[in-house]
Amino acid sequence: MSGRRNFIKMALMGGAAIASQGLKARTAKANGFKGKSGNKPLVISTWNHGIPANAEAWKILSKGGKSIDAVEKGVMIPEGDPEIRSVGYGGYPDRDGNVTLDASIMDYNMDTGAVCFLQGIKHPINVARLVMDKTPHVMLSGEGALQFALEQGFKTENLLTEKSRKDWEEWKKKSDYKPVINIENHDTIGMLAIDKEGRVAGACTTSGASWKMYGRVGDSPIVGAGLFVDGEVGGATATGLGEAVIRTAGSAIVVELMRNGLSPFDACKEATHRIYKQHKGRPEFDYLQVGFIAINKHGEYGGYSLRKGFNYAVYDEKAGNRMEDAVYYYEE
Ligand code: SD4
Repeated sequence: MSGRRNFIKMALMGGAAIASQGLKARTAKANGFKGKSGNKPLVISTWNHGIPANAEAWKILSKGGKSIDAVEKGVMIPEGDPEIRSVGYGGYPDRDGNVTLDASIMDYNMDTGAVCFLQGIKHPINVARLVMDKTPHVMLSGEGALQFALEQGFKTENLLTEKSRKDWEEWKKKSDYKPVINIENHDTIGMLAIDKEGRVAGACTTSGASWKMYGRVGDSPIVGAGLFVDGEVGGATATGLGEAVIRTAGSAIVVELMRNGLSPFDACKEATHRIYKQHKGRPEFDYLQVGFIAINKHGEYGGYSLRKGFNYAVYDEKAGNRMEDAVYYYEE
C-alpha cells in the first residue's frame, strides 16, 4: 500500500492520532480460517503453552468427547507446569509473595463457573468446573472458594516455587509495578474448543498480573471479560492487561460482534481497536497489551492483538497442532 493510501486508511481508522504519536498503524491482513465452514473438532489456545494444552484437549476431542471436558483437561497442563510462570503452580506471586489464582470455564449452554483470588490449589480450573456443576452460583472467591475446594477433596499445597520466590525477592528491591508486554507475566492460558457435535466451550486460567496488589482480580475469571461463550454464536477469550479487558467487557463484545455477522478474526480486531481508542492517553497505555482469540459455531477461528508478540496454538485434524502469530494493530 502506498504511503498516501496508508495514511488515508489510518485516518479512517482513527489512526491519525497514532501517527502523531509516532506509532505505525498496521494493515490488518486476516489470519485464522475464514472459509464458509471450518473444521470440527477444533481447539485453539493462547501463547506457546497452548501447544501441549491443545494436545491434551485433542485426546478428548478426537475421540468424540465434549468440548467442556477438553478445555478443562487442556488448561490443566500449563496450570501444573512450574516452568510456566503465569499460570497455576509456579506462577509469579503478588507484591506480598502470595500466589493467587483466577479461573473460569463456560459451556455452550450458558453453564459457567469461576473462582478468583484462590490460594493453595494447583488446579483452579477444576474448582471452577465444580462451581459450575455442583453449586447454584457462578463464582466463588478467596476463602470461600478455598473452603469449597477443600470440601470437594482438593488438597492445599505451596504454589510458590523457589524460582518464583527468588524473582519476587529481586522485584522487591525496586517494587516497580509495570507489567511488561508479552513476557511471562502476561500469558494466561485461554482455550476455546468446538467438538464433533458443534458444541463450543472455553476455559481461562491464570496467576494474574505478577506483583499485583493483594486481592487484585483480573479478567480471566470474569465471565464476559476474560472468557465468554454463547453456543448459538461461538466463544472468545482474552489475554493481556486484565483491567483493560474488564473495563471493555472484551470477550462478550467479541461474541456479540460475531453474532452481528463478523468473522472471529474481524470481531477480535474490532474489539481490540475499541480498547485502543478507550485507552490511548491513559497512564497504562505505554505497557498495554491485549490479545483475543475466538471461534464461531462453524469452527472458524481468528486472533488479534493490540501490539506485536501475541501468538496462539491451533489444533485441527487437517493441519495438526501449530502456532499462529496474531495480526496486531500497530508497532512503535
Ligand atoms: C490478568 N489477563 O490477570 C490476566 C493476565 C494475563 O495474559 O496475563 N494475561 O490480567
